[in-house]
Amino acid sequence: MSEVVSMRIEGSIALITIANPPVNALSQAVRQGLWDAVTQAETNPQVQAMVILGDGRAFIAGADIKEFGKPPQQPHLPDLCTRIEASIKPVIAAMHGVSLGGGLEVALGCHYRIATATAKVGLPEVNLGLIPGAGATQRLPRLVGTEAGIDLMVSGRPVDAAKALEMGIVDEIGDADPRANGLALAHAVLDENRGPRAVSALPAPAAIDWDAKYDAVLNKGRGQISPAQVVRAVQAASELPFAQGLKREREIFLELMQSDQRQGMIHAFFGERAVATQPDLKGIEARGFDHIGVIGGGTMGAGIATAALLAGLSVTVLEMTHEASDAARGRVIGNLQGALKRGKISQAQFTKMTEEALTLSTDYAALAQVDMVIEAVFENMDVKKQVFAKLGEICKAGAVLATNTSYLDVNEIAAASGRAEDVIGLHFFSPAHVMKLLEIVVHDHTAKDVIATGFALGKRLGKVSVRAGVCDGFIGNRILAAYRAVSDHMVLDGASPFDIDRAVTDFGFPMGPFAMTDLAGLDIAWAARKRRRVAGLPEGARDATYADKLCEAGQLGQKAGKGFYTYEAGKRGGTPNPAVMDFVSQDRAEQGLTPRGFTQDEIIDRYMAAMVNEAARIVDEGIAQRPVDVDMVMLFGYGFPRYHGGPLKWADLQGLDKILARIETYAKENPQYWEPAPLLVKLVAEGRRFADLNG
Ligand code: 3H9
Repeated sequence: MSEVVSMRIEGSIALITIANPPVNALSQAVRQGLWDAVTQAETNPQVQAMVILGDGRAFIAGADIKEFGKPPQQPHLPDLCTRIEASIKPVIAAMHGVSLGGGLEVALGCHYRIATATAKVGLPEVNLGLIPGAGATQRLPRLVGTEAGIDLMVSGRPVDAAKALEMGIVDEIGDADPRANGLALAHAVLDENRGPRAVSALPAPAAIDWDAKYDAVLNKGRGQISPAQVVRAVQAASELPFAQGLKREREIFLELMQSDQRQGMIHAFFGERAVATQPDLKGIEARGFDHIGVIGGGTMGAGIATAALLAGLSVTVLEMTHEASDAARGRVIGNLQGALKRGKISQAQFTKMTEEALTLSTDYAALAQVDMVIEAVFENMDVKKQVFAKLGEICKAGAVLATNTSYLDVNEIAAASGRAEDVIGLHFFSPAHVMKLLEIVVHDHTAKDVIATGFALGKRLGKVSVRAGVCDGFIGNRILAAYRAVSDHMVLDGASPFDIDRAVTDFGFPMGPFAMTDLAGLDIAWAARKRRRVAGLPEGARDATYADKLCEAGQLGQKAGKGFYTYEAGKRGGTPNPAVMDFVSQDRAEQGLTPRGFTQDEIIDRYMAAMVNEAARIVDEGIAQRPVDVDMVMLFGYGFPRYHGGPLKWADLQGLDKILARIETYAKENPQYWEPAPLLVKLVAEGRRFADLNG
């Protein structure tokens, strides 16, 4: 037998065990091993039934994603599932941990399925830009019905064992370990003479209005293709004989395998995990952090406190007055009530978090014994320096002192503490208990174990943590500033903010830059513009004043009911505010500009070129460690569509020469803004891609 699949015969039952750590992915060796084991068991006269099970923490987590993009090797997974199903002796899947994707498909190829109570099953292929490609689109709807089958595959979300039993995906929930569960079911099947039972032999799933379902799923996917293709594959299950349906599924699967969306999604899958890899922290232990102090209980501070409480930490929130402290408590409790309502925590956990783990104080002395402090006060250097000077005095030795600043110089803040090595930037995104991104900002003197502590905290809070260096805006906000600037340029030159928002949402973002500004409040960017003007704009920089005029008119965005869009109570989203184009026309006239038309493609070309150019500088300067780090920041903090993989993955897929050529063309109009990033020029000259720098 093979190294990754073993067979042991116990009485009349063959126990076939997969041992391919960490999650029993179906590599070529596993597929071959299973094929050989089933064949041997079938021909062995002693064996009357087989049980397939997984060693370690899962049954099978799916096809081996590392093999994707390489030429497929035999035996192919759909053939293996068909082979198992064709066995003349009953085959039982004994599932535990996760059975995902191809893992569930192997189980659906088996004749009977039993799961432990804690098992989870699902078909997450759409999250990789694919559809299930080893029979699930044909077998699952035969078991659970058309709509339920489509829903499971389109959502990509796993269900627990109880739900799987209710849906009919598994036959039984066993209360023992997978081996004992499998053996018990195998004996029952033999005793009752039930024999093999193929899912493919069940009647074809019922027809629905396929085109309507396809359109609905496509619309919901914001440009993502694979979920809609699930509908077409299930349509084949309904309309074609099983073998032909299987063939159709394979065709769609292989087509999607060739798509850029599949590449983008798989880049995101591995990228999400890769950003945690920090070679210089190998062997460095994080400092402990059971008790966290949060300074400032506004939206951000309350969000951070909520995230920490949800992760089981003790939290002390410091506010300046009793009223502010009460308001902060209200915000944290409100957030936790939301978690309770959605079933994320139990009533007992809620009570423990709010009554035991959370304390509020107006006295700095309350932070003397905490392990880590995260400051989330007003974004002003003088205020932050005062806070850190105070923390330097009162916090215990070894406490980590973190600032949540989103663009200020962390070196300067650190110096004010008198113990710079303990200081780090932890840049959360609002709402901090929901958004997945955490930028870990490392300054010149941050101690290594403090960086390791930042990553450990990120992991504990369930965040995607990305390391960043110190500069104005770090990774994300610096890129945001670049594409906000190019949006202003396009508006001055003739595009409307609404054209730009539409182009950007059609590209796949949940929101365009102007709708986003409405959400954040126009006053934030207004203050930044004023500061920049006082400091003096760089030579040749373009300035736009139309948004100032909106602010002067009190139209500050969603909170004012009006900004770029007009909002009506009770309605989602807004409609374009007619005043905007008047202000834009005034601004153009004052600058002597004659507007011209912009196509959606041109808008996206410029928007993305600005993003890629700035991102290339950020990598070149070492602010981001690798291109993939930039990609994950944009994916998890800024709504960049996952199926494009991130701006630099997208750039690789487009071809860097094409993007550089565009930038060079734009530079003829505005050489200051559009100066090509040296790294981009270098990569094009060397015929390389950003991916080559990911290591
Ligand atoms: C499919 O099945 C297609 C078929 O329909 C048709 C085929 C013809 N392959 O996430 P973790 C690695 S598509 C290879 O940190 P967790 C992962 O990279 C597949 N490697 O742990 C990591 O490696 P490293 C459908 C995989 O406990 C390590 O395992 N299946 C695979 O938080 C630990 O992972 C999926 O989409 C894989 N399939 O979560 C499932 N899965 O240590 C994708 C994991 O070197 N996987 N690795 O960084 C998951 O959702 C989670 O990894 C899982 C474990 C829930 C399994």
